[in-house]
Amino acid sequence: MYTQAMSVGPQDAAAKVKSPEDVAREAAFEARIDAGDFIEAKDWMPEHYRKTLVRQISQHAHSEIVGMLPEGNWISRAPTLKRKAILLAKVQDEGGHGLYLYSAAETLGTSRDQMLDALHSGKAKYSSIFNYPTTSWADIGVVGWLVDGAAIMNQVPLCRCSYAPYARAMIRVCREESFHQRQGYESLLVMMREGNAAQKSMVQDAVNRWWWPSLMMFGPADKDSPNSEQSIRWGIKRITNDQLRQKFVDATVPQAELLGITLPDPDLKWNEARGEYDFGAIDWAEFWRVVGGDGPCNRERLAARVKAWDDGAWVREAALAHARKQTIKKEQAA
Ligand code: BYC
Repeated sequence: MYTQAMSVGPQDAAAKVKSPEDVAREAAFEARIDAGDFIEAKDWMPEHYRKTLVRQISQHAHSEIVGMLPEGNWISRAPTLKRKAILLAKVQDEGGHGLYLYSAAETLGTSRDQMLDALHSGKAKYSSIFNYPTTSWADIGVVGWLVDGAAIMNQVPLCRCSYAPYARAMIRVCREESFHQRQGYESLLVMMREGNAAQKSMVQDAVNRWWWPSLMMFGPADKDSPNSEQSIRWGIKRITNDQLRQKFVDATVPQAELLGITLPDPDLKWNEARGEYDFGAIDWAEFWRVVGGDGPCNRERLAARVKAWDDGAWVREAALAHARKQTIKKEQAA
């Protein structure tokens, strides 16, 4: 059936022309952003601002949930009870971060089911880093040190994101990420200071595999980042991908020296004139391959999430049935 609402053409073109009210609203919104105001869920916002936030926050939430998988893989094989308890707490925290972030994204009018559908159908992105395998116990320490370290570097500025519900979620997430980074680094220090030669070389091997993918977490170079300019202008992102990557390298090199490991980059050296480290070229072809779905573990990660969702169907149905029963009881009592 062809209805008025489905028609395309001049009507749609007309719909795209902004009304004087919209122009005024947009100007008022931009003025609030320029003044450093925070935007709340019920405030008016341009459609593109809303879409950008839903994209970024939902990708972030998916990353937290998929990020539980590579580490969850080692819970049953942690070397001591203490390490197992720490790892369990960390993986649970990641689950919690995912939930705060889905809630923040829902305030923008997109349902959790829509976001999860996008993840399960392979349409939504999540961080490239979680498509790499964790093949030894040292990987768990290195993920804490480098991956959570990169995450904090990226996420601390997000505590000042112009969209207040996201900023508020990030404050709590960052506190927990800081514990995650420290536990990873501490476990590596123990291996490097008290471990045998095989354990030390296990740490070096893990660093060799995770260093470059950790640098890729910050996203494409600024010149190739289609979203950065607008997101910076709107205060969604406060610092660019390249600036954050540089800050991460500068903070991490001294930590690597203290550990006594070598970072796998022959071009890494202190640049006196610029007051920061120079580092080698990132393999962007690898980055885009992994983002495009063809990394070492993309299929495995997605299959694990889809299976968990399908296996949990009965729990969701039971919870709904219980909620319905409670509502009926309340209605009958009223
Ligand atoms: N992986 O224009 P750009 C964690 C995509 S979780 C995959 O620069 P934007 C943790 C990007 O989405 C870590 N895709 O984009 C959890 C865009 O594609 P679309 C996750 C990437 O949004 C458990 C395209 O490339 N952190 O910390 O301005 C355990 C062009 O990029 C990646 C967050 O999500 C990537 N690495 O900037 C431990 C933080 N990079 O969407 C740790 C919040 C880029 O246009 N997100 N892409 O199709 C952000 O800060 C920004 O979204 C990004 C990208 C800096 C990641």
